[in-house]
Amino acid sequence: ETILSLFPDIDTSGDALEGHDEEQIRLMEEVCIVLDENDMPIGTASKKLCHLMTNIDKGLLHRAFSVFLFNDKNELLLQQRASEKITFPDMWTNTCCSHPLGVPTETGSNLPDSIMGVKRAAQRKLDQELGINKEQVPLEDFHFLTRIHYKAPSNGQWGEHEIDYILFIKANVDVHANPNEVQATQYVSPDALKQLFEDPNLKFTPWFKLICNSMLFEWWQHLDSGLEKYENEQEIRRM
Ligand code: DMA
Ligand code: MN
Repeated sequence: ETILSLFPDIDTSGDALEGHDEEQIRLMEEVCIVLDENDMPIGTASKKLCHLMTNIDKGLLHRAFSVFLFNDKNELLLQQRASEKITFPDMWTNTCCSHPLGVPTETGSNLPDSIMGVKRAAQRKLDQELGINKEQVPLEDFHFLTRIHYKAPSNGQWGEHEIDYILFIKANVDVHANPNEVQATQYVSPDALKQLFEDPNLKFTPWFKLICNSMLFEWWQHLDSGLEKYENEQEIRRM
């Protein structure tokens, strides 16, 4: 694997997954796209290797996406992550997040191609996590806004270090949540979301908080008019 020549002392911690859910352990074998700081693919590595904090501390960075899905009342669909999730279990977050896979249809080394890749990955994961049929979320209805480069520890040995593609979509969908991924869902208005942040019993993922504290509410205001001016940002936002 090429990643071993770039990161010769990469940590493959045999015991890191012990005690976790079998299906989530299996998903740690997915192949993620390893990036340089400019979002250029430089190799691939397993989801497990990409999320070990020891590797992140050596600079290992991968590609991800975050979907924000709104219904026709402009309410945002939130999910609460399942307890089975190995990273950030039980936290509330945006509609759906994951990683494009290191396969030709989901990769891409220039912005138009990588955007198409993450849209395909988004369609795949909206189905796998939330049971949303792909006909209800056509590729051409996703809007790419910008990319966010951030790092965040989770629990124990795990964390995130990603360039995250932000995708908006307006669609009325039928949700059939996969309980291995998602334990609850809820549609919120901007005010209802701000209310949730006041509840000390709820925990939110670090990337969702970053996006909420920076651009989310401004983008949300422009859902029905003027969103174009926020779309297709070329610059990577470092957070
Ligand atoms: C990873 O999300 C992507 C971001 C933007 C944090 P995730 O942990 O939900 O990925 P997966 O659903 O593939 O486990
Ligand atoms: Mn990740």
